Amino acid sequence: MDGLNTGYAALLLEQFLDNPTAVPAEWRELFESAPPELLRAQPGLAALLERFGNGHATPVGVAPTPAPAPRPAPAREVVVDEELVGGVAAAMALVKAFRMHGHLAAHLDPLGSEPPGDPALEPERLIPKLTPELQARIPASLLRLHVPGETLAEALPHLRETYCGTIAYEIEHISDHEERVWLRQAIESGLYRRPLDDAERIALLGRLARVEGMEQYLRRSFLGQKQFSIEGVDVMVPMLDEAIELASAGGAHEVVIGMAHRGRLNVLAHVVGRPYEVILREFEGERTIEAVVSSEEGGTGDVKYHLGAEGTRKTEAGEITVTLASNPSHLEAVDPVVEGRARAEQTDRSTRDGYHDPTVALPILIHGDAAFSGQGEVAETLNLQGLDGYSTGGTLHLISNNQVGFTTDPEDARSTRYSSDLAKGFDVPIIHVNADDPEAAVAAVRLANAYRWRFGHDVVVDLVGYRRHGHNEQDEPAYTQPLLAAAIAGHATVRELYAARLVAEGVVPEARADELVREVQAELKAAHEELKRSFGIEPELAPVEHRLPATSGSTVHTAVPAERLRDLNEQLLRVPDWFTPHPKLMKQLERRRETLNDGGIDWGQAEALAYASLLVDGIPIRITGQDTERGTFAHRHAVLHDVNTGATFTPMQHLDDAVASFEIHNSPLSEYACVGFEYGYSAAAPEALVLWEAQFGDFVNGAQIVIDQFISAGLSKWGETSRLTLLLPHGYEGNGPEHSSARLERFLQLAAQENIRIVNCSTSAQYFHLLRRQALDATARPLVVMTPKGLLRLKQASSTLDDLSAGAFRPVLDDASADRERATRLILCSGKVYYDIAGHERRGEAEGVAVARLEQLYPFPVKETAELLRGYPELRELVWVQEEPQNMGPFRAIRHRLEEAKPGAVQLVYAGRPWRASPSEGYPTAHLREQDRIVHAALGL
Ligand SMILES: Cc1ncc(C[n+]2csc(CCOP(=O)(O)OP(=O)(O)O)c2C)c(N)n1
Repeated sequence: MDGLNTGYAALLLEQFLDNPTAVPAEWRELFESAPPELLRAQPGLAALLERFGNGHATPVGVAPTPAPAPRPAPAREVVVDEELVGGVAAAMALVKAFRMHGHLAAHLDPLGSEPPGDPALEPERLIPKLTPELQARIPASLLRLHVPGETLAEALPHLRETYCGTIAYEIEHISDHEERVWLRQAIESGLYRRPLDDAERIALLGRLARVEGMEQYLRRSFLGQKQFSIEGVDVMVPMLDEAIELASAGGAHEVVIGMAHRGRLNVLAHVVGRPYEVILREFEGERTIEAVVSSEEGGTGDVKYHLGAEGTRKTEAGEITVTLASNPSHLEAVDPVVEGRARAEQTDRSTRDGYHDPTVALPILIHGDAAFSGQGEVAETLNLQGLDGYSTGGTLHLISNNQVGFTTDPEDARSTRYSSDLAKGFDVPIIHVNADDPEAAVAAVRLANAYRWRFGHDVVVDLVGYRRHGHNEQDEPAYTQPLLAAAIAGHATVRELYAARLVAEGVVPEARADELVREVQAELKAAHEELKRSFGIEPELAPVEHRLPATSGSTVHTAVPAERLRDLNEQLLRVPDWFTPHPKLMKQLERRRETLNDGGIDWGQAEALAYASLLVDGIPIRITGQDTERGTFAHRHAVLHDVNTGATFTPMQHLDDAVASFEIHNSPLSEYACVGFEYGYSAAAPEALVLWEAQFGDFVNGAQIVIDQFISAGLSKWGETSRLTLLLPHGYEGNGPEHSSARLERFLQLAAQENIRIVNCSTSAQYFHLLRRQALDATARPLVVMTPKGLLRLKQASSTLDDLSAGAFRPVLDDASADRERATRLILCSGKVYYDIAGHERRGEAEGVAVARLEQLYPFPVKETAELLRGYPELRELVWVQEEPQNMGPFRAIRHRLEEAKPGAVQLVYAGRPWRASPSEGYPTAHLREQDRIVHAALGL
């Protein structure tokens, strides 16, 4: 054993265990001849070498050593070349360094800034020094490399070119061994960097000419108008071309893209296929009133670089739909929306649980470098990728990295080296690529695509380019980034660089390369002139009526025959033989049998019956939220858990006659991304009832951007709406300022032109009819429901089977027990406070007082409220009562409606919390006192 280096043998053994063919044949023979248990431990290795090693053949690649002098048997000695053994260890470290840190020496910046490099990448600085001579003696096969070369010396240039060229990789942080090995092999084998043939290269040049030509034409023709030029990351368009082509080849029928302003017009034209004429018309629209394109819905429209579009593209594998999601200025807000859209496309809602096939659609998110690292939404969205209820089989993220955010340099914008670093925490591989190497950029997409198909995870391509002009066309970049601006001004465009390369390589004649640019300019000019000619002859557009169509809620039949409800109720209580539910819970649920006869159908049961009845009507349902399977207040229990095995069973997915899917998922602890996701899903699945439930309504403001920009304004801006239903627990029960209010006032402030529906209903039957109406109404609109907490099980708020099998949702509930002829004071309130008033111990003392409920707050039920008031001829006071402070809750939003509805002589009185900075008291006793004061004031006691 003395002369034999056990460390070297151990290294070979490790390789052998990983891949038997990776070690020289002699060693393989040796290892294969040993009992397996010996191979697994160091002492075993020593024993093995003891038994077989002495005198064993010298490993391949080790320089022959002089024959050892004869020694007395049995011990014989193998002399090992220490320098070589050390060299192999250093070489392994070097390979590891290239894989881990090669990106630090890569040439990623088109503007030529020097990469920082890393000492671990320099063979001469390793110990022992990997001199050229030593490199030549180290067999590449020992290093588990996939680049060409027999020795390290031969492999090293390839290694450098692979990891430190114009593409660089960060993959070693990935925790899954199989993924790492696959990626290393894919990267080093160069499989995805196969050289393009001449025709492909000319086509690529043609695309770049088109991208550049369009930007230049728009800038010249519409001086100073914002176009958020793509120039500097032009290659994004051919990259998207490639991604779409590959998605189609993989069987996808849709690609859903989300992106911000930068390069969007170019993507619209060249990737989605919006005709030049339409884009030019929008530019003209900014200065020519006749050209203004009015929204069909009568909305107020949006700037041209926010509009979504859908196109059909021809690919080798057939046609594919390309959708660019509409989005607001709020950077990254569209990310989860795109994910939701893609998920909806990937889901077969004719199956009971919504069969999910991620091959059907590919989501692509294009991010700015400043936004990717700055906006928390990115992290929330990345966190969705591996979750059952949210996965889309992997998203292709493309960072359009122009190395500046508006006027802010990266040093001021992030604490990490790369914009993409956040993604590392999500086990996502990152491919950096220099935007001036179009072939490398396309290869990056190929690798990203292959990885997605193989592993179904997200992947990031960080496209490092620059921004040729200011943030927009009105900005002067030299005021804030003078050096950068000067460097860019002297830098040829990617089209020029690529054309020069192809001309130099004889792929395309110079004249043809120039012609490509002229062709696109001519095409744009012709489209523009044609458009201008049309202005004179087009009839003038009628003035736009800025009113969206009314909701049609009243026409929907929401009652369900009693027998059917009984049947569904029974089916919801069924569990299979193999399943043992929690006995206490089952007992509780089984009470749902008695309520059908005796009354007491609570919120949970009414909701379950609404869903079940919709499923058999063919309406798919998706409901998500934090702890939604059980329900925050333990009122739902839609998913049961086997007490012995932990297995789950969802009765709603096992209804006999259901012809649509029921998807239910506990969500991650996010509001912004989760509401965005459901908005996207619901917009792409208009036939489905999609619900998102807040843990407490108070937390919904974490998703305020989605509410303001998509849910409320989407219809007016983009003609986009949905049936998305927000269930927001709301009500003052003494649980403090963050467990009381779903900020009803915010929704009321956002409500106009019948864009959304807002309801605060007070009985389980009302909730039942409301849910059914929301699903069945021909006019889709988002619905915001203030849902109860205490009322979930309150006897007075429960309903009977008759309530569900007859009637409909009523926007106003009158006081059934009122003495109409004598009532002089009408209390009008909404939601839970009704029970505080109606059930108050001194209610009986308040003579001549009636208590009615406003169940739908928006659209305001004008007719029904007028009817209500007409029913009280002696009225002197109309008291609006709310639990919320006066600056919150409904009062400020509906006051004018109440003023309009009441006769002039009737006085409008407010009873509620006074103006407050915080929604509620922090102490239960303070709450009780205030609640009591409000009720007394309301009753006039
Ligand atoms: C949430 C949000 N905050 C601020 C802005 C204002 N804004 C518009 S573009 C921009 C810079 C974006 O930089 P980057 O993400 O690198 O994209 P680029 O414009 O450079 O392509 C900012 C701050 C915004 N649109 N959205």
